[in-house]
Amino acid sequence: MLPQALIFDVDGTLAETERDGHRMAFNAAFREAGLGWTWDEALYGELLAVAGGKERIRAFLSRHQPGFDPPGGESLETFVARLHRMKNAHFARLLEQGAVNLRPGVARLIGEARAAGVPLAIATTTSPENVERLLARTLGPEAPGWFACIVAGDMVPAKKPAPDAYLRVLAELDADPGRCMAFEDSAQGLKAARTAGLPVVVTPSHYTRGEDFTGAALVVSDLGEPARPFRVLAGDAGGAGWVDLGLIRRLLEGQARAREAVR
Ligand code: XBP
Ligand code: MG
Repeated sequence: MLPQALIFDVDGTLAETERDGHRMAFNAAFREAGLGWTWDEALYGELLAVAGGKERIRAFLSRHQPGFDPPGGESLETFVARLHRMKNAHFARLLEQGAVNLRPGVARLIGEARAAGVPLAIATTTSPENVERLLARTLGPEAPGWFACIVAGDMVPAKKPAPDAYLRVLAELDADPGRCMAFEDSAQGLKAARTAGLPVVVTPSHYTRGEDFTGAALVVSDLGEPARPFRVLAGDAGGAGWVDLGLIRRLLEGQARAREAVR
């Protein structure tokens, strides 16, 4: 039986966007705005616990710049929104420059799902513009249209680890969560998808390695390619070396059996 849908997180899962794009873009925006702030790798790793770029800037201000007042009497909300727009313009430029590439196996699995008629969807904390630009730049200009639904952070009341983005995708697709597979790179994303009732394949990314992925159906280094198999980090891949529709079907069947066993 084919899965009802494959639902992908974006940042860290489709590509190493945090490492190769967002952090640099935040720093470029701070320079452009004449602010003397730099988010180094360690600080960014800490700030990533706050989902959402605008929320992350606010968390940084309250934790690391407590006395900060926006310039020219601007409200904090307007200032943060303006800085975040600047950051996204830098992120778009980095994408155009080809600084961000898809992780192994992503394009292959998306292609296999399309060929088999399995619906694709996105549940992300970033903005629709960032998603569309990333998909278009890495998979081709038509790629955003391959996704039956793209639910982004500001479209739902609460960002991950809340399940809202996944619940909205499931409602839009009228899909049974137990028959879909979600793809995530972080413990926060895993929690969001599990709370929505979805089985999850986790491919840890640069900033999320070492997080606790208890509850994942499978944790692998990446989605793998025939010429470059994944490493299994937790769970049973049944000897497979890459995530394809056959492995997803076996994982979904295993999860369904596990649910039956506890009934
Ligand atoms: C991603 C995020 C986002 C990105 C930046 O989380 O938290 O905030 O870091 O994007 P996830 P924006 O992978 O769980 O969706 O600046 O557009 O928010
Ligand atoms: Mg992510």
